Amino acid sequence: MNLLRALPALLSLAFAQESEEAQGPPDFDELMSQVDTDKDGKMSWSEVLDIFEGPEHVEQQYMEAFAECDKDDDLLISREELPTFFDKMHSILQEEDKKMGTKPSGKEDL
Ligand SMILES: [Ca+2]
Ligand SMILES: [Ca+2]
Repeated sequence: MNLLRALPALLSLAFAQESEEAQGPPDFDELMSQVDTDKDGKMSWSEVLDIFEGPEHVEQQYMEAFAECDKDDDLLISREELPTFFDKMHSILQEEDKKMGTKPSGKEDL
């Protein structure tokens, strides 16, 4: 399915290290460098959108998560804010997975 095509890859990137090292944190530095295309050290919403592909209601949830995690209201997710943001995105993704099932391909009801 096309839902969140790129994000699962990024999430698995972030969480891969976690499984290798039992106590190790996800590699958020690597993740940030992949998403942060203008290299200002922070994620803008448009940078998140660049890697996001999915239905509008999911985009809406992500946007809310983005705003919620942006504690200093600079409209950017900093390295410090990133773990919370990804935690939320991960939860949203898991919820969506549950709703969608694990169809290998095909369109969801839009
Ligand atoms: Ca940036
Ligand atoms: Ca911020």
